[in-house]
Amino acid sequence: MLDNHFKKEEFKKSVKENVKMLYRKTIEEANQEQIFQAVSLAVKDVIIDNWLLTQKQYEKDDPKIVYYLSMEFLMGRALGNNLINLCAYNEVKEALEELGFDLNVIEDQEPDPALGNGGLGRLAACFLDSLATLGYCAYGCGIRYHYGLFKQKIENGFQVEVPDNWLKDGYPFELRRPEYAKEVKFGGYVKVEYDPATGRNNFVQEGYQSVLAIPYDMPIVGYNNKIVNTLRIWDAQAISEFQLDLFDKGDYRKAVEQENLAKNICDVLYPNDNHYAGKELRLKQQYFFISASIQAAIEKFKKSHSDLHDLPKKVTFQLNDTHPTMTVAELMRILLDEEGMTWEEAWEITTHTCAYTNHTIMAEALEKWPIELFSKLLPRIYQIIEEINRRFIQEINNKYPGNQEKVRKMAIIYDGQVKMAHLAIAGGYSVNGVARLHTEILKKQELKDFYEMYPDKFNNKTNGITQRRFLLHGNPLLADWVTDHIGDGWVTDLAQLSKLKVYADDKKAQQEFMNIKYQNKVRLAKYILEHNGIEVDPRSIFDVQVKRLHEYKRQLMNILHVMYLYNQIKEHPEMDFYPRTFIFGAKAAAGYVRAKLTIKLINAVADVVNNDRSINGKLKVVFIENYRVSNAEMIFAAADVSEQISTASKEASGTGNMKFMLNGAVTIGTMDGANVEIVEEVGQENAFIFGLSSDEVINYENNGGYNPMQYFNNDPDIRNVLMQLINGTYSNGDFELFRDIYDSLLNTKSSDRADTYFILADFKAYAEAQKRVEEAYKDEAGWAKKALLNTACSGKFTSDRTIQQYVDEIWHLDKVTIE
Ligand code: GLS
Repeated sequence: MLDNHFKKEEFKKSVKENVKMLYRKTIEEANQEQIFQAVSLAVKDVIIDNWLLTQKQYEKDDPKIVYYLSMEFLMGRALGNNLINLCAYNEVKEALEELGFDLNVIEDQEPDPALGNGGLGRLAACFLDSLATLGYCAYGCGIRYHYGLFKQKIENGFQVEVPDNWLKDGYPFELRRPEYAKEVKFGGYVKVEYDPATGRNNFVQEGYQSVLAIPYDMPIVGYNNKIVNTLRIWDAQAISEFQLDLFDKGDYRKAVEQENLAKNICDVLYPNDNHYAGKELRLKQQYFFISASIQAAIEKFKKSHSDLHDLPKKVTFQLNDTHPTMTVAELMRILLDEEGMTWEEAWEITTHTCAYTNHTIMAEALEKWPIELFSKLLPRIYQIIEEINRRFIQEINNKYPGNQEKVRKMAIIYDGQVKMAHLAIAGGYSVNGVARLHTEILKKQELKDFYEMYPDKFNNKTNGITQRRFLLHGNPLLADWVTDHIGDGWVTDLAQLSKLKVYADDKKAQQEFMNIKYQNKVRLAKYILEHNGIEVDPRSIFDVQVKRLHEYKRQLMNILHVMYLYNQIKEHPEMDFYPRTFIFGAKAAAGYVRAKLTIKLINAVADVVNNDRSINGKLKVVFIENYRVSNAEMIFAAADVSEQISTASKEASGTGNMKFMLNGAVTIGTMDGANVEIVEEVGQENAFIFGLSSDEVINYENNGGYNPMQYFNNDPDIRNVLMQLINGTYSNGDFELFRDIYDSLLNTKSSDRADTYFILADFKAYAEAQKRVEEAYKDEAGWAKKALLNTACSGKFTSDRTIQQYVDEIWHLDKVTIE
């Protein structure tokens, strides 16, 4: 119905029918939320036809499948994106206008399914979009958290977390599939039974509690190709409720326990990014969705193949970080205990089916589970990991006879802990980093010993983003302009953006490009006025840092620099200064005290600066509440300057950097993560690079750190700014409010190293780079050229390219087209 041959009248009829069926209302009586539901159902109807077609084609072609296993899928809203990928956005917009509705307003009714924290979860979502668009058979496998990442409210400048009950009105783009439910077992003990018939021991888990995993499927619509893949997220249900007959009715206590287990598992997403919390419930979540996903995958494989030895030819399990590493052991368990294979057979299959992506070098993100916890919750899985470890240590000993140091550093179980990254590396055929620099650091530093042992497993896959969401949907003005100039091939082949380079010096093109930027800034200014009550001037430089709040990302350096600028303007009112709006957006993990205090500091500085009439609005600071995928799309479109200022070596890749670039923002940043490759594409002269290199940072770290005090003592500007943290300037005279931040930079009172993230070391270089930004912006034509070239050179950073590299070098999938 939608498709290219979209029939408007039919669609309108279907929306009216849905309103009637769902709400017993006429379209005039329905509210916007109800219209959203009705429209979504009409769209889902079309999608389901294609979903069925896709399934038929897959059955016919029997292509190799990738299962992208991830604790997080940060999908963002589906309605607009589905319409875009069905090529029906404009038609539906018109149809709704004729019914008296505004599609933008309807889209705003949709909750953001926030089943992820940040980059890692959003990357998974971009990958699903690209896989469907490129015609590869892929399943996303994850968890149906009842509460996604918390909603952020700012009260008195502080972050307050509010539960995100995204399912409360029902989510129209999901399909419950109870017929594919799987049982997942926890606890109990393992009974070993000798089987004289086979001469082998059988391992049987007994005395366990189980939970039923119920899949909910969400369609992943490919762009203009009729392909619809599946994101399968698992929900937990008590087994007693589901199948009374299977359950020992007499055991009341067990019934209640199983009931509780089921209730808790899918409650919430842990709100940590780049940080491991080590909670038992998290471990349960991991095994829950992995066991269900792997069972389902094996069952599916067996339906159309007779020999499980062929599994690696037909299936890859891609582990999105270490969170799904349980896959290695669960697959072994199924092959050994349920399929009766020998260890060697099972290991051969497993190690050719699993592949691991590392997303961070932050030490605090490394998952290490205490043995007691692990073995109690997953006794059979633990047994299998013990055996994997025993054999792995043998392998290390064979390769490095007598080298205990190697065993200590590489063992999977050591020091009372199960090290998930080691298991993922030993149990898979591929280990990849997510940007060139990151992969090199893995090879040379973090995973050096593993690289030495298995050099062929290591490879790089630089991240990417989908242009369908972050340009076509998020920035329609620029998308149209690009299409007017080079045609619409870029939608599925982003490299074509390079054709825009010929317009870099074209005055008319420059003006049009900057006029679009201006209109997007007006759109964002309106949002800021509505949400923050702050008036910002769209002619000022929009300087934006939006991402999770983390010390290594150095939002603190940004706001300290704002404080420094403010001091400058106050001291030299006559100084030439181009008006600037500093825009922040960031959620902090609920338990990350210093990150939350940084949010307070940003808001405190905003309060003082925005209300100081003496500076004539030259400086504005805005903290956008509840940064998420839906407002991100608007923010990227409106940015002039993209802040990518992590301590070099710490940001594995970054993907926001790519979204800004695509939308014509110019990067100010360190040589970290994918920034390195961004600069390589766009040229040094079209970015503002500063600060310590990753080698320098790593060097300091390996040699006991550095002394930030020298900067405090020798640089009055830095000293001034730091003193303002503890003299009440931004805290109504309260000397203590920001003392922790002050201490973190200077004081060795705490056990941490002072200024762990080299803020003072980089501060002056950053300020100097910001000065260059200002000078460059004053040159209108020069800036327009830079901005335009950023868009024109961003082709490499499409997730289509990333996925094609995964396919060519790791997954080896077959391309499918719908006949
Ligand atoms: C992350 C990294 O911190 C990002 O640099 C990276 O872009 C992203 C996707 O690869 O993964 N790792 C993580 O734990 N959270 C992330 O966003």
